[in-house]
Amino acid sequence: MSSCTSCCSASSLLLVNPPTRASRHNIRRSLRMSLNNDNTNSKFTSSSLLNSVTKLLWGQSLPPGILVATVRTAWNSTWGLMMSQLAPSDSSGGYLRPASKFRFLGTLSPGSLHLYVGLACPWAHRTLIVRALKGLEEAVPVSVASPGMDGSWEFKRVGGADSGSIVPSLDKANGCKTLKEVYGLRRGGYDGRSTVPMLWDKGSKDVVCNESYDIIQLFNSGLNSVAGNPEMDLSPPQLKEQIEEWYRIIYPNVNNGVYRCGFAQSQEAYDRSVNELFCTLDELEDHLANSRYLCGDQLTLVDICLFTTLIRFDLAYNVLFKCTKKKLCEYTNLHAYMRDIYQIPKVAATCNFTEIMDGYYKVLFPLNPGSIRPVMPSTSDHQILCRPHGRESLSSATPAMNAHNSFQRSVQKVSHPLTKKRHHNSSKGGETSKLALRRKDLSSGN
Ligand SMILES: N[C@@H](CCC(=O)N[C@@H](CS)C(=O)NCC(=O)O)C(=O)O
Repeated sequence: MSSCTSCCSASSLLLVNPPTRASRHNIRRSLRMSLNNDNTNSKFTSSSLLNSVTKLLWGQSLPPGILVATVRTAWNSTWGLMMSQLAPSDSSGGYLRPASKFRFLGTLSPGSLHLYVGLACPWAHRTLIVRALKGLEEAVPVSVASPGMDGSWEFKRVGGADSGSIVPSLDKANGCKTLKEVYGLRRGGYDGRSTVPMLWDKGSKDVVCNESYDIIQLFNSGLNSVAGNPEMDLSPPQLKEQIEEWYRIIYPNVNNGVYRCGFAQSQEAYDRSVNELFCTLDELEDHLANSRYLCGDQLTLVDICLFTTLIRFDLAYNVLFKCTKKKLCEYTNLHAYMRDIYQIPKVAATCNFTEIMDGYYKVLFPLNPGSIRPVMPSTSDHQILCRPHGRESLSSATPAMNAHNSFQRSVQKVSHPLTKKRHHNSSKGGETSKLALRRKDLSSGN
């Protein structure tokens, strides 16, 4: 893509001032020299090439005014083309996320499931957390894809380290090189977007589902016969309605809201999205002052959905998606809530911050053409995320009702490095959650 931008700029320059016969010869010689000089770093090769061309044509570097105007025109039209094809939008430039193609219809064979994820992806991250909490690691093996330079998912790396967290792998179910190949193995083939998360049935060789919300519901209650922790219910009947109600607020304004900010194609669309995002975060900050989790004392699926966006906020969305009004660490309650969930045994191991940063800054080319990855914010450091969150005092549930207590019981056997560091305070009598809280639905379609 970067070479395409360079070509556009070069051709516009040549149209403005066509080269003479002598200079054509020099250009050819210079092109040969440039290409011979450094084939290993195409970005530098193409920029030194452009430099040589402009120096030959004008005898010096281009005046900044002409340079900026030319590149701006070329870049704006290339950016517009790229965004309109890669990030569909409505007539006002607002991002429209394409619907998932494979929704779960309710029949499957628990013995032959395989999960495909990518570690940068917040939607895939949800499925990894619920899989871990429900003890489905053996029943549902996982293959971890890495983002390729064109934004598609590839299986290329094994190993790597990020303080004990999950790392990219090869394709353990089908031995494919790319996720697109895996999708293509299904009967009838497939020509659409090859997204993660994707749940695959090894028996029928077909995609079961590629919608994260369906997958986490299935993991929570549809695979208890093979789950290591079947008694945990992250969507108990008495909370289902509240969970859905929260999700109708969280999804458009926060989960997809950050993408609506980042992929907005007009100032108006960006202003609307960023306003809705931060109004919702403010509301959540108020709500979480008196409620340990969104639905009260019990962790539920909607907390997991919120968590995977919050944990990426200061690392990626604040900078790359222009969610700049505040950093997440400026929200006292939201940050403590995020740390509370991070410290639940097995959750930290699903967070790979290096992969998250690489996945956003190095791969989302239209938003970061230079691919320079900023330094990791210190507030996202593992040690800081392990600091006491002090939210135990908000819990008022009896032990039997509290999902957190069942985590404590179920993870006694698991020896994860973070399990030892976990802050074990259990206090009672905090204020009961205030679900009657004023809740305005800020959703705006997508
Ligand atoms: N609605 C889907 C969204 C999944 C999604 O957009 N995944 C992205 C990664 S964050 C992806 O795989 N994109 C690749 C592509 O669009 O080709 C879900 O919740 O599962």
